[in-house]
Amino acid sequence: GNLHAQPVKVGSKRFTESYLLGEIVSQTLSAQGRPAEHRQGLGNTAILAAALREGQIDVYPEYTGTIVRELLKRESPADAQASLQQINAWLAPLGLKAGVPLGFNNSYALAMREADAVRLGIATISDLAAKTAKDTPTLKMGLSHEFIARADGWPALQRAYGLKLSPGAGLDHGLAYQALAGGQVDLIDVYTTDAQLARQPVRVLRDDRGFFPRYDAVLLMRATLDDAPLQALAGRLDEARMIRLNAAAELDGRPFADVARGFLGPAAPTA
Ligand code: PBE
Repeated sequence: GNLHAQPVKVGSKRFTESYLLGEIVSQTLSAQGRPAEHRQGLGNTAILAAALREGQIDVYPEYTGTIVRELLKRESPADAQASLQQINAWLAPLGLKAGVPLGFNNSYALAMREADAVRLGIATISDLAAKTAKDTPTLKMGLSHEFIARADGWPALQRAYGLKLSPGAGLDHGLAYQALAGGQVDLIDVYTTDAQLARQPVRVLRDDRGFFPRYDAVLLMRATLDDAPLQALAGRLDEARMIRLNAAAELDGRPFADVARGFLGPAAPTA
């Protein structure tokens, strides 16, 4: 049995949803009699992927588009539609696998204050490219550090749409909405399951050229990890439900472990 097994080491990135999913994974393992520990908020995608490859963690919540573009560096548009089976064929030589699709997509998007979007007539990223080339209202960008640097982030987006804007210094995603509301910045990158999106009049610009891949939430793990105890999580979350969990943690200030326990229900352990 697993009595003497090492605890499974679960990682998470440094944003609300990742902390929550890391808790959900570690509590699920514990409830199935598989001891687990959650190493919370280790860093950005590159750090989590390295920790996984080196065995500092065994599993963490990740997104299909992030795996394809940022970890595997596959840039073709067709690869953005890759099935989990195809993704796993690419991951196998790295000793990794992806599984347990949770049931929701959490994409990057660009967003601005609704009032600015109305005034400038901007609904799509193409509109943004056209307006900022022609009328040149200086929109100040507040992009997150990771988005500025990522393969599926700013440089490629800028090229895809011919955007003339400069990315600025970069900020922590956790501070972006406050900076937007306060007028320190005019344009931010968002995650489409951010609870903050519903809290202030913000317009998410339509990705009319289909630049962003799908970012379906999955668990990325070492190929040797037995994921049977985690299969019960497959399909358990949709976008609306994930947004509500994010809101409970981020807007209501409830501890991640409590929100995860509430989601998993009475079968989950209380310790
Ligand atoms: N996401 C969307 C990114 C950040 C924004 C959740 C897919 C990621 O963590 O890879």
